[in-house]
Amino acid sequence: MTQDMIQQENGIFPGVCPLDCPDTCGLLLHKENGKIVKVTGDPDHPVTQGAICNKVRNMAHRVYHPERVLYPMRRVGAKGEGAFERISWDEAVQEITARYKGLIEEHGSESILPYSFYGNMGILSVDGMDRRFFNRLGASRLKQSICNSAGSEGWKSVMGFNGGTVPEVTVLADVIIVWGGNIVSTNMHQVVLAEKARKSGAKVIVIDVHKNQTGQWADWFIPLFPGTDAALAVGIMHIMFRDGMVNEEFLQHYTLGYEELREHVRTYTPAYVSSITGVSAEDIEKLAELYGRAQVSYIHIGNGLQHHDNGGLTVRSIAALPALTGQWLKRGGGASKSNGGYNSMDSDALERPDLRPNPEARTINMNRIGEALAMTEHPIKSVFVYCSNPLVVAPDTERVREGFAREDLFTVVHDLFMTDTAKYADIVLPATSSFENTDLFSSYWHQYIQLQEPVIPALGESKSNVELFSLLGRAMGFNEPAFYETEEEMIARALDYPDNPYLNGVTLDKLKAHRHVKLDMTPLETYLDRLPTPSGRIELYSAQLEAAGLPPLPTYVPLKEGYDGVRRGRGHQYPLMFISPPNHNFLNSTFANVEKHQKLEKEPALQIHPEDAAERGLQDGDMVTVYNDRGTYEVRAKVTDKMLPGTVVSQGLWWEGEGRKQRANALTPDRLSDMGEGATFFSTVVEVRAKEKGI
Ligand SMILES: Nc1nc2c(c(=O)[nH]1)N[C@H]1C(S)=C(S)[C@@H](COP(=O)(O)OP(=O)(O)OC[C@H]3O[C@@H](n4cnc5c(=O)[nH]c(N)nc54)[C@H](O)[C@@H]3O)O[C@H]1N2
Ligand SMILES: Nc1nc2c(c(=O)[nH]1)N[C@H]1C(S)=C(S)[C@@H](COP(=O)(O)OP(=O)(O)OC[C@H]3O[C@@H](n4cnc5c(=O)[nH]c(N)nc54)[C@H](O)[C@@H]3O)O[C@H]1N2
Ligand code: SF4
Ligand SMILES: [Mo]
Repeated sequence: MTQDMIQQENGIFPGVCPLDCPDTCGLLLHKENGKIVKVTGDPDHPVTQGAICNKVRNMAHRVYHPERVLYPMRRVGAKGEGAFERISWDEAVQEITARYKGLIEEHGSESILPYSFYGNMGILSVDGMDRRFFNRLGASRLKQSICNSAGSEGWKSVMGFNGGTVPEVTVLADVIIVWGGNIVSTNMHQVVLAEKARKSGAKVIVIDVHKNQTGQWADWFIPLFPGTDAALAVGIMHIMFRDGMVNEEFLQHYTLGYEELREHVRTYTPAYVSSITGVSAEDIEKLAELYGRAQVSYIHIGNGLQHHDNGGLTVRSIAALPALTGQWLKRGGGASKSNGGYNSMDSDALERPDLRPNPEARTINMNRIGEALAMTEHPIKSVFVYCSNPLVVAPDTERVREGFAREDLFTVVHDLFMTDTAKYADIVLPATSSFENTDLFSSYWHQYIQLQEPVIPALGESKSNVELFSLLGRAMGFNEPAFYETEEEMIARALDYPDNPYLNGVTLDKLKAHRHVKLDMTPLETYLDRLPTPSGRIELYSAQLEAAGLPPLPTYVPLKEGYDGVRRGRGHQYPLMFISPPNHNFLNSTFANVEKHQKLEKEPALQIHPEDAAERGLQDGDMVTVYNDRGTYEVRAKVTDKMLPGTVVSQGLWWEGEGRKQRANALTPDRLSDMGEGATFFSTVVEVRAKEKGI
């Protein structure tokens, strides 16, 4: 089949969306004269059913974009300037391996750091041959906690593993709460399912800090102050216990600590919770009533609300809610944060930690890359960036930029484009798009595993991550068979994993024959009897958290930088909370360089409340400078009452503009969250002034 698809000039071929998006849509790639001319949804995909987003409908444009990097390059100008000369692959490999050997000799292998995330969700690309290479090299490890670690740990502290309500059954819910997620933009097929539920009478409630695209679609939108969701969740529990909405039998049988919880929530009265969250006591009562008395309720926990200092405890507090009414026993009831736990594969066979000569090697947190690059003791001397664009996506970008500007840092970037980060590289290597190679895909939302086989040949001299890291491994003299394995051999290993019963029966042959292969979901029937928490129960009380110095029960802990500062208020140096979530037409910073997508988003903008704008003499459409001690961000003001006064919002991760400081992360902190060492992008305060008046 593989060679077939590449060789056929015309036809429609199966594909998978490789982007870091929960939907992991099945695609159809339409070829004419050897090129992909159109991308549509695969109507046979059981969950995504032929619908795809506008971003990926335009994917062919990105694949054949004139600015795609097509051959290896060496920097000739200053770091950041973007001046490069073409070199051959031989020269590139020679230079990288010579530099690595020198660095290992002089500074040790941990002076080399890989920096990667999920720019391509292909398992072989980002959790496969790359890991083998850096493990065998003995490089520093990277803690990949930029996305969902706080929430993931928060969820696991209640339920034990990353698995919740599966998508298809959510059509049965009669109350759906979308909490801190912008699913119209970020999980469109959950919207389709919620619409179905709505047709049968379900109410959709959205809880967010601004009336985003999803808030506008909801039946009821509840705005609140950033970082206060845990107080709201515990406030709902207060009312549910007070008014006898809880299912005592379920609590007794399946949970740990419900009596302690009952006592603990007494102080979270509607008046108190209202004073924290900005939600009226009346609305808190109404919300608790709707949620607590629903027959079947489902909570979609988004990623946005956990990008805070208290992100772990926030998700923990919300994740505890469904247990109170025993929703876990109802079809369609419950909650989900990430469902990635259902499809875990044999990561040791893929990543080969056993190849590592230094099992005790240090770990660098990716959220603190700026600080890490400034370390003078055991300094990082080389960074290898792939599937990520840290100069745009990592917090506190100015420090990140300073790090990458270091003259003595040897930087390699493998990407499809000359990103802001690539401009700081010594060597830039061309990456294939996912339609040019074989890879394996799973979703962190639905339960179908998919295979991508190459549909077009690699463009220019580009290489996939698997090819690149096996090439570099062999050039380093690593002779282990691991560096010679084919993609298919790697896939077979990944899937051969009896430790995960859900993976039972998913094989390479089946994937080749059927395109989408469903996990074996029979273990879900006994899910509650086998929860992998320390007690085997839903842990409303967690002794493990207590031992770690965290509150053992669902609890609101104020942000370190944020709302409390705002409330103390006027006169505070930085009185506004700054929220910078993703936008509709980019995928993190991917597509931010593609004109079609830029045009749809127009330009970076700051949503500011009329009261806050008036106080600063700002009009709708003014260019403003948003600033704090970390940096500045220059955007156009959009005056709107979509959030409560005191919060400003800017959607989208833009690359640096011509003469315009337009990276939101110039303002965000690299502090780590309460759990999971996660990112705290949204726990930040700023001030805004008209640009002209600026210093
Ligand atoms: N179109 C598009 N789709 C995407 C992405 C993209 O960039 N663009 N990115 C992908 C990735 S990597 C991820 S992780 C997901 C993220 O997608 P989501 O899970 O939807 O999360 P975010 O969009 O980060 O944030 C969602 C909402 O959280 C809100 N928020 C911020 N702070 C708080 C708070 O304290 N409380 C509450 N209740 N809400 C708060 C934000 O205002 C935002 O509207 O989307 C994926 N899909
Ligand atoms: N302020 C703020 N910052 C945020 C967020 C936020 O909401 N607000 N969201 C955070 C979140 S949730 C996430 S997940 C991160 C995402 O951060 P990143 O994972 O860095 O995401 P992208 O910006 O999409 O960058 C991915 C890069 O991978 C490249 N790429 C794609 N396919 C391949 C491939 O096969 N091989 C190689 N070598 N490269 C490839 C793409 O061209 C692109 O440049 O950003 C975080 N940053
Ligand atoms: S970005 Fe998400 S919604 Fe769009 S095609 Fe990819 S998986 Fe589907
Ligand atoms: Mo993410």
